[in-house]
Amino acid sequence: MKVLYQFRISHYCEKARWALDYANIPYRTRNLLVGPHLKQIKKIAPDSSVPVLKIEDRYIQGSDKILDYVDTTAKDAGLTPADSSLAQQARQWESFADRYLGEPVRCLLYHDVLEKPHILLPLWLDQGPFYGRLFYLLAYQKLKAVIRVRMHVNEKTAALSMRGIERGIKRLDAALTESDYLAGPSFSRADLAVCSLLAPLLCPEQSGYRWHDDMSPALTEFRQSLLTSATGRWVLTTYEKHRRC
Ligand SMILES: N[C@@H](CCC(=O)N[C@@H](CS)C(=O)NCC(=O)O)C(=O)O
Repeated sequence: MKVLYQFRISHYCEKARWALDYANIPYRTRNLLVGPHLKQIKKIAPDSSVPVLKIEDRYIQGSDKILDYVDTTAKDAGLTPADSSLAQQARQWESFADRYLGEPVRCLLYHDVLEKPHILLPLWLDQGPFYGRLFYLLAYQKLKAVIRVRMHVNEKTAALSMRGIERGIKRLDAALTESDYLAGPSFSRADLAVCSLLAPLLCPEQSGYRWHDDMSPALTEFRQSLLTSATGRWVLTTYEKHRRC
């Protein structure tokens, strides 16, 4: 059985889960703790990030590579359009989402939620190893400081992230006036990437993200403005139509 090494909370992992579920590829998940994952992942892959998919004795690291694997294994799923120029367009949207949506969304939410361990810890601990609670009791304060430095999470980067996401949404709003899909006439990895990487902010029901009641007032207001945009509404509809469990 394939194994997806992941953080349940990670939107890059949600992107990989969605692709595997969409293509009906069976897998089980191995939920890691943020912090101790460093050693575990470095043993099996070049970088420390998740998602990593284990297939027999090989490991694929990175949501984009996992989508490539899904493509080769389940061609019928059609995650990458068959037409080469549409395929290129889909990959361009995916790279855009990975970089210009995924990273700022994470920065913005971490900036808020790192100061709210009563919200963050249950999410980090959900279905993880038994020693997680004790680990965070001892290590949370230090880990929080490390995350802020390593991932450049601070007041200034959070504000920049908000502006970056707004720019991304404007670009998407314009693209979505012509079609319900970003690359050609049907659902593709472009739509999957954009929707999953925006999911922690917009919290579509099928994504499992549900912390909007506890967001700061500024973030709640930002979320509301995104939800009323064409892209915000499209993310919710696309999740409803295409997120198979
Ligand atoms: N480009 C990567 C990004 C993955 C990523 O940034 N994962 C984060 C979780 S959201 C992570 O594992 N961070 C911990 C680390 O890098 O050690 C992908 O698409 O998989």
